[in-house]
Amino acid sequence: MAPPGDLREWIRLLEDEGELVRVAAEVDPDLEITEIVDRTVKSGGPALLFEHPKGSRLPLLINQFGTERRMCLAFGVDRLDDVAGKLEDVLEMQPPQGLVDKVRGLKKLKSIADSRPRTVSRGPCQEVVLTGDEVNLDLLPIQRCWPGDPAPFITLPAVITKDPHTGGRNVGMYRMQKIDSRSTYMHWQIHKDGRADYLATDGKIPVAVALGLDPVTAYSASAPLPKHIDELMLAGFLRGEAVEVVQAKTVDLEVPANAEIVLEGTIEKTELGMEGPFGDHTGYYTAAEPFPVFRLSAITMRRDAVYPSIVVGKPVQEDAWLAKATERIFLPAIKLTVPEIVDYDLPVAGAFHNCVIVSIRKSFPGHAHKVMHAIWGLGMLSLSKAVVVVDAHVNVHDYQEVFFYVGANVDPKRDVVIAEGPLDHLDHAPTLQFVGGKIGIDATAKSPAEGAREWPEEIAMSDEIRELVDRRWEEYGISAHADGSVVQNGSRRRLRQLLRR
Ligand SMILES: Cc1cc2nc3c(=O)[nH]c(=O)nc-3n(C[C@H](O)[C@H](O)[C@H](O)COP(=O)(O)O)c2cc1C
Ligand SMILES: [Mn+2]
Repeated sequence: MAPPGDLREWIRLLEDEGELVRVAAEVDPDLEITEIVDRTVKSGGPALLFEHPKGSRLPLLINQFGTERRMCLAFGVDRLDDVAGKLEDVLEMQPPQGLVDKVRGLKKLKSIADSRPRTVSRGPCQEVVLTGDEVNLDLLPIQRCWPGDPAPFITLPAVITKDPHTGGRNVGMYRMQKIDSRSTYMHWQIHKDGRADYLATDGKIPVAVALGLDPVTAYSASAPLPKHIDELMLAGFLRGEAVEVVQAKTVDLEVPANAEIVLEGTIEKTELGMEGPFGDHTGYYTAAEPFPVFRLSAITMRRDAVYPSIVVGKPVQEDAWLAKATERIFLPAIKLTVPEIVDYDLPVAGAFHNCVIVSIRKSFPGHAHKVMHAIWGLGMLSLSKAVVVVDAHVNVHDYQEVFFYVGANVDPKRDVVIAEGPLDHLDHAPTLQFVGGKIGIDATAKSPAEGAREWPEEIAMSDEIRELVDRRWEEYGISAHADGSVVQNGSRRRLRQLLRR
């Protein structure tokens, strides 16, 4: 099924799939929604449409991305790896061999060309246009998420800027703390493209913020693309349909025509204020720091607009699935530069930037070290604090298995690399903000060329005996299943799960 075309289609799909609950009771966007959503996300519950957020006439949609199933529905796939497959197909294009290959190649090229945003003259996002004195952020049910947050924060925005030199567009998801009814802070962190656009300006930079997008376009704002690639192009490619954009009313920028709400305005290079603290996805409050001020010149909206929101905090939260989508979608691009990588996993509990587990096809001494350094040199993965390298056959998503090899295969003196480099803007642990230590753990099998003794053989039963036991299993009359799960109180539970407890 094609991904939804706008937020309304998405809400309908969620409802049809039994994935959305409408909350009719009046609920306060000040903290109350967070507590409800926290409980809902942690129990794998549905998306929530708060129809009567206190103090606003706009409904608030939250937890739209909160499970793997909803994330797959958003992309119109069965597994998130299928999204990656589509990208891999294009990235691995070879010069065509015969005619069939040429036609196939042209189709792929066309799919890329068709991904470019298409300018249209009118868009539903401008059904209502508020300028001058009518501009008023109090209209929106902006959440204050955690008790230590000093103000409400817009948490699911797609922030659009243009590089002042190249004119190239950037779309990024950067939270926005409400200052008053006509201004917010713009929390673009030090490594981010929106901030680079802002730093490149001499005076002020026009900014547009799209709220309430189709889920793939909303996701793409969070995708760590190289700076020169327009996130709306990725959205068009992943949707299989170009994102339509319309000229904004008061700034020289184009905005997604299907947005529920658009905030337009400017940021002066020299106007800064103390943003935060904010209950962040690290699980801690990020301390207040200076960030630029966004001054609104217009709010445009659809009639009956829906306001989208998300809560971040101690994992697991809704953003885990946005990040998992990125992990899966970017694997083909990573393999393009580091082809020995088989798979990788960024544990949700590690708040993503804290830990990367990577499996490799090891083919020379020191290979695991090469891959650690490659990761520390690769886009936003460069901010990872810990890298664990395992052999190709290890399932990186099975932390039990990974832990086994970290325990069994590591001589800490020989196999641990301590390095230094850039760290996540929000990481509070390093002595200095932005830079600090990194740890690499080589949990692959080692050869004498790497200073190891003769490496022992791993225990495994022979295929012959395994097949024999499979065949005869029923005959033994043991109350466990042949696949290793155990019957316990009438329920089957994988032995692995039992071991984990
Ligand atoms: C819910 C959510 C909130 C985010 N908030 C911020 C933020 O406040 N500041 C920031 O720099 N990045 C934030 N990010 C991460 C960026 O969106 C991400 O790094 C993205 O790649 C930025 O776009 P850019 O690469 O074009 O700069 C957030 C991501 C998510 C999913
Ligand atoms: Mn970008």
